[in-house]
Amino acid sequence: MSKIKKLEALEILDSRGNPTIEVILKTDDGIITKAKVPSGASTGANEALELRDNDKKRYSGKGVLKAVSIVNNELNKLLIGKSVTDQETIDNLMIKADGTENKANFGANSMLGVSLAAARAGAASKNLAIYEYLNTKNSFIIPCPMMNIINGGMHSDSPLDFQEFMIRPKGANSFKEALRWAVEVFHTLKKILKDKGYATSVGDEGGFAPNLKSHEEALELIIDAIEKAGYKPKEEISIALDPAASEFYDTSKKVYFEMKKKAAKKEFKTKTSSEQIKYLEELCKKFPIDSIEDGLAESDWDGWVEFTKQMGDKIQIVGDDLFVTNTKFLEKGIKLKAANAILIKLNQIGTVTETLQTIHLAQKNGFNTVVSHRSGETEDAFIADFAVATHSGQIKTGSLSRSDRIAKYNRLLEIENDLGKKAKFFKAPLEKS
Ligand code: 2PG
Ligand code: MG
Repeated sequence: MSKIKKLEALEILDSRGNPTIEVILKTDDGIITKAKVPSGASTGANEALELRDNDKKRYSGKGVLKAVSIVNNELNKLLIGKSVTDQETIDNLMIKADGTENKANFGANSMLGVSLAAARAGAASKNLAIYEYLNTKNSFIIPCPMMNIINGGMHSDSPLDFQEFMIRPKGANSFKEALRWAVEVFHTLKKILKDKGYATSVGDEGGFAPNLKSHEEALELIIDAIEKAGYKPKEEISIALDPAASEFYDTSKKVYFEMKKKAAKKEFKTKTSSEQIKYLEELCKKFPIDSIEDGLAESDWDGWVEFTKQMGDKIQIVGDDLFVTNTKFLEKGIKLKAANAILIKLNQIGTVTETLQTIHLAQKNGFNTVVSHRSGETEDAFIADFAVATHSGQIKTGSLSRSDRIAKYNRLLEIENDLGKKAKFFKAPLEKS
């Protein structure tokens, strides 16, 4: 039985050039594993705490030396001698020792680094890949990707309020084919933007960030790119949105701003919750959109319930900021029928064990699950294995450029290749019928 001999952490950088934490785990029988932790920009108010130094002299306060020290000292002492295959024990010991509801003492970043490195060590001790080790069934589903090819909101300087315009190559027969289709659309979109005189530089998740006039224009350009690349919008490639609406919602006035970045110092136009719902419905009528994540703000629960009542039988309605991968909020959402799917981000909750609990709760209640990256990523591709292991069926991990995003796609190609005929590409109809 492999046991933890040493935990060590260091401060490394994420894809935005901000510090994050890497954890190295060594066992008594010579296994060495590593894990790198991602970081969000449009974070939900109820996410577990990401511990930063707030020392303005280093990295504008974003350093993570406190988190590094917690791994090297408190967590190292706590976990020495524990069996690496005992994931629940390891995670629960950390949760108990931290003692807070939102990991405020140790930080979800230090705890997740340890949790991920432990899962990797557990898999290594059994000579398994993560997608096999954490898999509780005897089947392997390769997730259908959602690729964010136009970046707005908090992830780029584009004036668009909506954060993510994604394509879903759901008509493909394998992950390999889905990836190729999406890449062809991505390069076609680049040419279309260039021909129209728009910038083709990219945002935080590797999607284009042009100076577009409206969400509708972004959607029209994407449809044009799908068709010019030779695919059928809707049947072969559909569209998914993540407006990340908490970012343009005024919680006291209960209104949604329009073109928030562009309006800057001018008067904002606003929408009420029901106007926002109507707007989303109109977009779904005009364009082949079959999934909307955070179309409403995290505090607008009534809006979520109303939107799900009206659209939940037609499209996938995904809670990200609303649920923050936390069973407590997911339970509320299930009870209120506030969505029909959940975005899964390990660092929103902070351990592998709790993330698995959230996924199981969702799946047991007929909610779809979408395993997701963060906008600040590293080359760590854990989520690719994790999406397969948990039969999530869907993954969202950015655009078709930049190695921090491509690392996950490349890992899924490897997994599909390793599995051969045992690999099944997610085929269930993604839209609700
Ligand atoms: C989201 C994510 C990932 P961030 O809102 O879904 O795309 O963004 O990591 O900035 O929260
Ligand atoms: Mg989101």
